[in-house]
Amino acid sequence: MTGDTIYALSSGALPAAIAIVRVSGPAAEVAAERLAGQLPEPRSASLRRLRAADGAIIDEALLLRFPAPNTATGEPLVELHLHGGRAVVARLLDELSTMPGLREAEPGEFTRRALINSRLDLTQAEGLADLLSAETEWQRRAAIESAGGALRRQVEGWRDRLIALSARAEAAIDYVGDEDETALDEHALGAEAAIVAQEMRAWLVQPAAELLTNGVKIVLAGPPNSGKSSLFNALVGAEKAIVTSIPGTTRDIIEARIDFDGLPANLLDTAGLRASDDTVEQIGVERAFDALSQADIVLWLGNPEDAPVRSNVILIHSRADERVDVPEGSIATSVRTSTGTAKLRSVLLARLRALLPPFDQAALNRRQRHLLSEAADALTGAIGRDLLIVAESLRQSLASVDVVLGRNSTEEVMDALFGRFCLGK
Ligand SMILES: Nc1nc2c(ncn2[C@@H]2O[C@H](COP(=O)(O)OP(=O)(O)OP(=O)(O)O)[C@@H](O)[C@H]2O)c(=O)[nH]1
Ligand SMILES: [Mg+2]
Repeated sequence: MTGDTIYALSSGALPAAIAIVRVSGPAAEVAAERLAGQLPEPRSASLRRLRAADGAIIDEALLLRFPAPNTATGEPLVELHLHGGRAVVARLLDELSTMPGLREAEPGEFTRRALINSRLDLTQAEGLADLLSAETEWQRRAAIESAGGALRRQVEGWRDRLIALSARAEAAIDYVGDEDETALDEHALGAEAAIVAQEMRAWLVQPAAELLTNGVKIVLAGPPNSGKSSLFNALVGAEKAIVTSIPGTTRDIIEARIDFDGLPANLLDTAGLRASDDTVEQIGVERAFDALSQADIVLWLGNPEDAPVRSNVILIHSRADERVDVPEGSIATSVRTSTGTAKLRSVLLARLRALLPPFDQAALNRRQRHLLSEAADALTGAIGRDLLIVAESLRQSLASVDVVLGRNSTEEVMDALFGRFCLGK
């Protein structure tokens, strides 16, 4: 257990109806006793008058205490449910700061302690961070899978098998038997390691978690005046981008997050593509090409024959109220008559569904993918090699898997993750 006892406001912005302050660490219960006198039974809420050291009343609050180790942090934990006024909370935090061994928590520090005390693993902590930042229904459902340990169970399953294989490899090395038997071991171990590697690779080719956290990138592109900004505004449902009849109106990339039936997307409006002598417009066109190269989906509003040659292009015949001949394979839209926007939405929805990781399956983020591909590579390298190499490959693979789970992870990884949390989590 860490020496310091930490405290922070764990509920949202003040003022609010109630504010929850959490205190975690060895001195949590002593601190609560100083404030409230005799403490209630564990896990049962009780109303208490909180007093400062000089006897002055701070507030009337609900007090809950959770004895270690079955708490959110794995340490003794106290929750104070106060009236959510700024001055009330400030006064209480001030009082806590004067108590010996207590200090204000850093962002994510409660969760960090949960990790140190094995209340959760790193994949769950990452899921928790995603859950707190989830804005759409799919993000929430995927995050709750990870936070609940779906990925942890999968990775721990691989870890257990690698440990068993490792043990067999070490035993076979120690036992200098006849050559045929050793060859048999090598073959069997290599084959089983290959199965684990294959399963890992099957996960590695699944859609990345970043698509969920950042949203699928949908880029509107085409020549000037084709109606990109108008369609952008129609899809966003707000007059966000400037629309005029002057070709070359849009210069900067304009970005909006949209929630398509719970599916997260980022819609980007771009400058019309054309050669121009205007320096500002040239920069805008460069940015448009940049955005195009990073798009998960392109909505192309130009002539079909000029469309970028990519599989992710949806052809749009815009301003359809003015232009009658709809090319085959294009979706006709008009913001004036609202034609085609419903159709476009349903086509986009289907594309998003196909691109995004299924919400009932935990998806891998960049960190996890990198480590698991290292783990799989190590195993693949073991196939058909002699026992010493097989044993070493298994060790390497295990080391990578351990880092996925947050066993032996570096301070750097931890800082990067817990920096994402808000204070009090
Ligand atoms: N009739 C009709 N006019 C449209 C439609 N969509 C856009 N317009 C008009 O077309 C002109 C250009 O529209 P924008 O949305 O600014 O076109 P853009 O592609 O963003 O143009 P740039 O930013 O210059 O590249 C404006 O005058 C719009 O009112 C449409 O569906 N029907
Ligand atoms: Mg525009």
